[in-house]
This record gives sequence, C-alpha cells and structure tokens, in this order.
Amino acid sequence: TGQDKEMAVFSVPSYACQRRTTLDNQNTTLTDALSLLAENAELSDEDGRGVAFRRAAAVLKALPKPVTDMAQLRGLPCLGEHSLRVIRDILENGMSSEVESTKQSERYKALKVLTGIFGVGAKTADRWIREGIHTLHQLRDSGHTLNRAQQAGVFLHYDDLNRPVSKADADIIGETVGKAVDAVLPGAQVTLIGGFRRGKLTGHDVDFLITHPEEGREEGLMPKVVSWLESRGFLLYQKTTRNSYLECKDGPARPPSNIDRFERCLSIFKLANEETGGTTQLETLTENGTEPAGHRPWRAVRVDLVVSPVSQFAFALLGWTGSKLFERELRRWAGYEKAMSLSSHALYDNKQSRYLRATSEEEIFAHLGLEYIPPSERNA
Ligand code: DCP
Ligand code: MG
Repeated sequence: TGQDKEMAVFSVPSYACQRRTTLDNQNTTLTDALSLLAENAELSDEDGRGVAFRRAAAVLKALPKPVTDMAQLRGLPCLGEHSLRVIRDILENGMSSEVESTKQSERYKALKVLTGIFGVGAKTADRWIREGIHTLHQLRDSGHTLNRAQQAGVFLHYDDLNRPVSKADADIIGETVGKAVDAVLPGAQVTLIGGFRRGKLTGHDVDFLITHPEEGREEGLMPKVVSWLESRGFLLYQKTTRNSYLECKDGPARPPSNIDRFERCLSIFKLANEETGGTTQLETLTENGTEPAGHRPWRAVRVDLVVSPVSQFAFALLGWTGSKLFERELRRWAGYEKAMSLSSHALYDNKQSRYLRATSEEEIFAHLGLEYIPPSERNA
C-alpha cells in the first residue's frame, strides 16, 4: 500500500550472530523496556522468558531507524506475542504498564538492591526476599553469615561497585595488569575483552584475557600475577578459580584435554583517583562502614582476569568479548545449524567427530559458516 512505501521496512536475519549490531541503537526506549522485563525474568529464575525478551530487544537494536508503526515489524524474527504487546503499548501510549508496574514493584526493587551486592546472585537474593529482607540495612540486621565476597560487596564497596567504570579507568587498570604480567612472565600478552572491546564507554567491570605465545608458558601464571598485584596493594579482594566457564549450562559437549589450565580471577581493584594530592582524607566512615567516596583518593573496581593457553586464545577471545546474547546465539547457531559445539575453549564438529583449530576469530566465524562480525558490531 501507499502507506507502507513511506514507512521503512526492515529485514533482519534470525540469529544475532548473523547481524551487525553497533552501539548506535535507534530504539532505546523500546529496548530498555524489553531489557528490564528480561532482567526481571532472569532474576526470577525464568531464563526462558528472559532470553525471549533479550532476543526481541536485540532485533530492535539491529534496526537502522526508530520503529514508529507496528506494521514495520511484520516478518521480523524473535518478536513473540508478549514482546509485541509491550512494543505496541509504548508506541500507542508512550509507556508499557507492565514495565512501569515491574519497575515499581517491591520485589524488583529488592532484587536490584540485593543483586547489586558483589557475590550475590538471583538465587540468594530470592531466598532473602522470601525472608522479608529487602534492603541492605535489613540484611545487615538479619544476622545472616555472609561470605567474603558478599562482605566486601555489602559493607565495603557497595556504592563503588554499582557505579559504572569508564574506559579511562579501564585503560589505567590495563596498564597495571600489563606491568604485573610483564614482571612475572615477560612476553605474555594482555588483551582487553568484554564490553570495552566492543567499544562501550562504560561497564560494570573490566575484563582481561592473558596468554603467552609459547604454549604451556602460561601455566601457573595467575597466582604469580595476583601476588604481584596484591603485594603492591592493588587488590581489595580476589578469588582465583579454575574452569569456572565449563560449569555454566551452555558449556561444550566435551572439553579438550588441556582444559585444566584455564584460570580465572574475580577481583576488586583499588584504583587511585586522577587528582590525588590536595584533599585531606577524613577519618569519618559512612553508616555502612564505608569510607565516603568523596573523601578518599581511590575507588573500588571489579576486574575479571582470564588466562588461556595460546592454542585456545581465539576461542577465549571470541567467548569473552560478548555480548552475552551474541555468545548465546553463536552457540545456538553452531549447535542447531552446524551440528558443532562452541565454547570459549574449542569448536567441536559433531559430524566429523573432531576439533576444528583456529588461531583467529575470523577463522572461527569461517568454520561456522558465518560472515565475520567485528567486536564493535557484536553489541546485540
Ligand atoms: N562471559 C560468558 N560466560 C561467563 C562469563 C562471561 O560468556 N560465565 C562472557 C560474555 C560477556 C563477557 O564474557 O560478554 C564479559 O562478561 P561481563 O559480564 O563483564 O559482560 P560485558 O563486559 O559484556 O558487560 P559489562 O559492560 O556490564 O561489564
Ligand atoms: Mg565486563
């Protein structure tokens, strides 16, 4: 019809890993609304609903223009009945009553506060809410025994860890990590991964991938890096684990044999403020027992370190660059469309019953029969 001609008609492939999604989102009102419902579902242990909302939001993020009319969405993938209802409400009434009531609900507010604590996930938060704990004060007065991460999260660094980290902060931390790695294993390489590699200007943490060009030299590297950082006062908290990635549900069918070398360190960095001199430090503490942010010359920042053997580097790089939905879609594409299992360690071809090697992300996309998508276009 004549009306359709004036309206932009969109066409989008079904898997997010087939699309170029930049940070230039033309539909933020709609995607914010769907992301909030996704977050609420995920926090309520409804992962299926969460993914459905995330996929719908990702389709809208890939559109070159703002959506103004429901007719423009005809034929687009991943837009279920529920997501379409939310979009229609916003286009017609300027808001979705479901989104607004979720945002206002005591449960959602409490989930946000409690999962804002370092080391507290949806399950723990849900258990506390069922006990009537909705705020940090109620948690503190409840007499619950908190683990080391949670104590750091509640009492020491709650505000800092819930403030976005800037790219400038990420770069300063990158220099420090670079120095540490260089000191304990010359020749080892540090790469910025996660959201900052995708070009984001802020993040909830800073992620780094460490490797060495000679296979095996990276073994035992993490504890040395951590001691170097710790002895110089850069760490407020750290917990080093092995293979945590493999324990997640979407892990690969089978890991390669040298898998146990994969190490990860979840840490909290002490980042010095730019302008240190001048202000005198006050001795007063806030009610939480936290030093007020304005009166101390540093802030706490979450930093995630991962060590990978060079043979797995391309897979680790691809797997840790994100976005989370892009990663999920890559694995879904590999499994459903190619009968392959992709992890951040390897790619296994189920038909050929063998691992496919790769030394670059480009090669992995090629193995998967996908056009190469650079990090800045993986913001699904
Ligand atoms: N990742 C993953 N599985 C995990 C942990 C991480 O697939 N168990 C991947 C997907 C993420 C990337 O690693 O994109 C980094 O994780 P973050 O949670 O730090 O996510 P981002 O860096 O993308 O976002 P933010 O800016 O909030 O830090
Ligand atoms: Mg990150």
